[in-house]
Amino acid sequence: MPRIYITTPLYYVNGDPHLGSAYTMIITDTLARYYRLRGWETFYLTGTDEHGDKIAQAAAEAGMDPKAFTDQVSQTFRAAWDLCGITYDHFIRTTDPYHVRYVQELLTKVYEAGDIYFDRYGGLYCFGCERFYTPKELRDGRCPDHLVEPTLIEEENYFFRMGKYQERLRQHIEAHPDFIRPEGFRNEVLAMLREPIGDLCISRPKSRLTWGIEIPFDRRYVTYVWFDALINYVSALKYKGEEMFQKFWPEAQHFIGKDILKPHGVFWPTMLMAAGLPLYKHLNVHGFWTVEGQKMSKSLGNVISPLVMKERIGMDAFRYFLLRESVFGQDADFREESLHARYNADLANNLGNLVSRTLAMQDRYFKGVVQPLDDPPPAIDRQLAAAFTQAAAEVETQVAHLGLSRALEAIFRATDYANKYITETAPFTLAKDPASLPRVGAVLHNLLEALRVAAQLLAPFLPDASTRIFTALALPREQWSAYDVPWGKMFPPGHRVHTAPVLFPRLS
Ligand code: ME8
Repeated sequence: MPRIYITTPLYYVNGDPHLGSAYTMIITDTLARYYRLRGWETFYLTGTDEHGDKIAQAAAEAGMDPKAFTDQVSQTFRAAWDLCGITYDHFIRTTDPYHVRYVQELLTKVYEAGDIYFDRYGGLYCFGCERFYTPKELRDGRCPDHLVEPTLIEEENYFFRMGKYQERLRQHIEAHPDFIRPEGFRNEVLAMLREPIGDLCISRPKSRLTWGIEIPFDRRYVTYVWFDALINYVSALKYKGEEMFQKFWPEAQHFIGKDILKPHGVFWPTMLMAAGLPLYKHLNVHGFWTVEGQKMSKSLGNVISPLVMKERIGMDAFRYFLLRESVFGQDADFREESLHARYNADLANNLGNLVSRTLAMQDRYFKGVVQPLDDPPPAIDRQLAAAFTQAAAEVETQVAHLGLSRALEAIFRATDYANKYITETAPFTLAKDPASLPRVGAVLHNLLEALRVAAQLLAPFLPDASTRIFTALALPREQWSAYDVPWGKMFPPGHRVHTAPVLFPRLS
């Protein structure tokens, strides 16, 4: 049985879920649903990143003890993803005792193997990023992310011999062109590897920071938050058992935003090499969302909350917009105007209308009872079936390359074709003549098949709408993922469908 292990970044608990984290969740949830429905063995991991300066500071600002603070915010994340219908299999917190133990085990192993050493170091440190910068990485002497001048810090710390693995990593990326995808990000990592990457400072003295995982061989230090957090991808599987690790680790696909390319593209694979573990299969890097052309920020007051969107337009419509409006790997812009336009054109008019017109006619002319198809089917009926077969094939090819927007486009092209089929076959005109009723019945049967295939293809993308279509079609759950049932064979004679639900009420 094919397998896939899907991971998201572990979100920092110093904020709330927003459009950005929701986007990563919606992409990964869509893929997890897609592969599960196609019978793949799937493990889907998410969680929260809870150690380090930033979190300690946020807890202090909230006047709370860091543990109580992280308990609270981590729960906010988990509850939000549950309300959004995200079907993660496991939720990891970096404060979970099994994770802490595993990080310490791994540190000990790498230390004993000689790849961690103690040294005195002076460098430019950005507290926002929680890392040292080389002067070259700065922009006008400032951290390119936080736009503040880094602080000169001199102290003794532990270092990971990252540089030792630089060449091996470069060779791996050269030999596996889709290790990091899309290609632009692979090239970015290769560019990073053209300069010496140096070693990585992986400890923080407790005199400066206590909120972290203690270094097991020197209790005066805690672990650098990135060295701790990245290990979650393995510790979660190990927690589920060695068998789960053996099964799923070779199929690991990480999904991240482009902001954290370096830790995932450089730190993590070299850490895995030092730990003697195989590398992940793919690092899938998506672009960033802006809102009406601007960076999302609390101070601008333009932060989009997934739960507010759910309330306003429904989770499916929010999913649709994010997946349809962005190309994986490229940046995208969230605009009210495009949200409105896409919702009305694609969801309300195209899909919504197809469902309501078909089921309304089935009810009016046949009290919901499905009629026989024409035998042999006329060309126009065969073309409709072909449009959906083609959509199904396109979805498969596109999803394999993370072309989720294109996959949706293919499905909506088919439903649009079905609306045109209604116009061309004109069942409402035909129905005026009792002699034409058998043809009307056949046309509607074809349309019900169109709805069935559309619901099957849409299930991972728009799970609620898909469920509502299946329910209206009165199809039992075991048929929902019966993809290979041929056109015309889903509805047994005498099958009765229900009246139409309003899937997507038009936005005014
Ligand atoms: O970086 N557009 O956590 P984080 C698209 N804890 N995606 C966005 C986004 C935007 N505007 N803003 C955020 C961390 N994201 C670390 C990760 S992993 C072991 C540790 C998404 O809370 C995107 O997935 O800052 C990005 O990579 C992630 O949130 C960063 O989340």
